[in-house]
Parts: sequence; C-alpha cells; structure tokens
Amino acid sequence: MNVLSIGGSDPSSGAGIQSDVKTFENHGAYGFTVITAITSQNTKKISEILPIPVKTVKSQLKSVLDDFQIDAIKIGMVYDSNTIKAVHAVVKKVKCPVVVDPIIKSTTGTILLKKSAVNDFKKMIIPLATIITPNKKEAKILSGHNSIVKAAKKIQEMGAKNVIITGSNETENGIEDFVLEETRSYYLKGKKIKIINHGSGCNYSASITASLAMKKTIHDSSLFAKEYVFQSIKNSKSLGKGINITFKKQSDIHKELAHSVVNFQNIKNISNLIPECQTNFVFSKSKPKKTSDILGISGRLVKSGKEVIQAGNIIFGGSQHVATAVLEVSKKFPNIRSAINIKYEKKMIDKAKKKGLKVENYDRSKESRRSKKKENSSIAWGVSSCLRSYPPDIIYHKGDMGKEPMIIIFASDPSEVIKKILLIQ
Ligand code: PXL
Repeated sequence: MNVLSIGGSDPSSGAGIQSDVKTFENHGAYGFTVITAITSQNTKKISEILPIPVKTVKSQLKSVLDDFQIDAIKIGMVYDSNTIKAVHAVVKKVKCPVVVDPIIKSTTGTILLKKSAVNDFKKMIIPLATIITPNKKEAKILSGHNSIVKAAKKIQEMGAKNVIITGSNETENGIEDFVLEETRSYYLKGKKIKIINHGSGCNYSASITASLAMKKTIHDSSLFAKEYVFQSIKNSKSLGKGINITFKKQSDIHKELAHSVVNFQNIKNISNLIPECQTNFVFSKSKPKKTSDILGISGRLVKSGKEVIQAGNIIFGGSQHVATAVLEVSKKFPNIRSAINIKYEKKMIDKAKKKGLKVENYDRSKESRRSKKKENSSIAWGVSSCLRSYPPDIIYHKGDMGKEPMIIIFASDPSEVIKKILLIQ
C-alpha cells in the first residue's frame, strides 16, 4: 500500500512529512513525500519557513506519480497561493482518496498558511478532500462559524465530501469529534489526555489517510485514528526543552497483518473468494493462549461488488472463528501463527494438492451433539481432529446442514498466507 504526504518538513520530526512517514509505516503502508516548505523548528518555536519553489513542488509530484501507484494522498502544509495552485493542478487529476489536514497555525503559534492564501485554500484545496480534518479553531477560520454543525456544513458546501472536526467538544476527561459524512453525521467520543504536544493533528490525519488506502469506511478510519492518537499522546516524550513530541510504535505483527490485508484486497478477482459469512485474516503473538492473543479484523473483510472492503479494525480478539483455528493448530505447531478463511471451491483443493501443499479436512456432520452445543467448539473440534504429524497448509470442510463449506489457509505469517492463496487461486 502506497500513501503520499504532501506537506512541510519539520526537522524535529514531531509533525509534518517526517511524522507522516512514521504514521504510514505504523499502519503497514509505504510513505512517499512531496515537500512544500522547509520549516526550521524545535519543541519551543518555529524560526524560519522556506517555501519550496513551485517548479520543484511540481517536479516532486511528477517523480512520485509517474512511477508509483498511490492509494491515498494527504495534503498538509501548503504555505502560500503558488503552492496551493501547483498542488491543486496535479492532485485534481489523481483518482484516489485525498485527506486534507488544514494546517493554519502551529501549536507554538506560528502562521503556517499565509493569510493571503486562505481564499485559494478554500477554493482549490478543500474541494479535493475526500475527508477534511480541521480542529475546532481551524473549522472556525475556514467557515466563519462558531457552531460545529454549521461550520462542518459550510466546509462541505465548499466541496469537501466528508468533514471531521476534531475536538468539537472537550470536557475534563473526554474529547469528542464531529463527523459529517455525505448522508449522515455523528459524534465520536474518546478519552482526553492533558499533555500539550506536537504532532497529534498530523498523526490523526495521516492515520485516516492510511486507513482510506486500506478501503476502510470513514467511521472505522476515524475510530482507529482516534485510538492511535490517544496512544501517541499517552506515549509522547519530552525529547526537547519545550512541548512533548507524540510517539507511537505499532507492533510488528500489527504492521505485517495490515500490510497483508491490503495485498489480499489487491489480488485480482479476490472478491470471488469471499464466502457468505465473509473473511477474517489473523496473526497471532507467539504462543497464544486465547483468542485475545490473536490479531484479527473486528468486522471482517467483506465483499462489495468487485471490491473487498475492510469492515472494522485490526485488534486483538477481532476474530473468533479463524483465531480459534490458529489457536488449535499452534498448540501442536507453534510456528503456525496466521490464517485466513476463504470460500470452498473443489478446484482450489485439487490445485493445492497438486502443488504439494498439505491439505486436511474434517466432516462437520460427524461432530457430537454435545460438542456442537458449545460456543465456537466446531472449529476447535474439527481442526484438532484432522491434525497430523506435520503442520497443515490448508484445512477445509464441506459444510453441514445450514453451514457453509470453508477453506482455512495456515502459515507462519500473513505474507506466507498470501503466497499460498496465489499458488492455488
Ligand atoms: O502540526 C501541524 C504541522 C504540520 N506540518 C508542519 C508543521 C506543523 C506544526 O508545527 O510544522 C510542517
């Protein structure tokens, strides 16, 4: 998954494109950058801003877009009208989700969008936005309204498809965001941490950008971004003499699963392999003891026309069924830590056998009535009943009364799972 950040350089790496690359990587994405301005700043102040010549902004955009398929773009700091025009001319032609994070003033008080450029920003950058993510102050500056709902509606009228106003309401311990989608609106509640920090706004919009690249919904993307930012503030560090710098290190297993989910979504004709009960893709900590030690997708990977959409987020305990299968297999074969379920097709089983994969199966109708009654027991019973002395690549069953047939592919990690899908598809 390839995500591009267009914005300013921050040598403290707390905000701007440096921080975006870290956020993208934490989401399992590869981060590209186009620099619009070089700021000189630390945790106390911004001492200089040098806009990059328009010709060079354009040539950076051309270099990236000529060579790479970009799955989502974030637009951050665009300091002046010339930069805005250059970014507009190029990004309007790109067909991928665009997140606009209106960068107007830094936490330390410096202007990052020239006053003379605010009108061009409204005319040319806002209409590019699949989602725009102003905080309360920025929403007021862009819309002229104090009321959150009125501000969001006005910004939507300017051309942003969806508007999220962060920090729309704050209490002693809580912080709420207002989300205005195309056909609905709602508030998302979250916990507040009282640490003045550098980077949380950038982390939020970069997280949303990576999630849109994964074809997540706006609701799931914003929920995930909220939790991501909470953790990054909680974990923030006092690295300099001024305000804290946000910090988040996503676990390697999370990154690897997120990356492989996107590779799965991008397999040609993959929607044909999604069963009625949808798909989950899991990756376990080593030596799991329970399903909550295993990462899975809290909703599922669902078929939507020819596309596969990620419904929900990657969390521990996100899967019951596929995670239970991994739990059972890993008791005997601790190297098996990842799995996915796909639709049963005889031709795939035949192909797997031909390619030398280890294929086992069980018959659900043979499960005792007592076992069937226990929650989630069928998978545990079935999988453990067909294990042999070597680790399985595939376990399938042909269903039972009202139960859909299913294939589960196992491997040591998610990228090995993907390789096996490609082998038998
Ligand atoms: O946090 C907003 C922001 C974004 N981009 C750059 C910045 C800042 C804040 O200082 O410097 C380059």
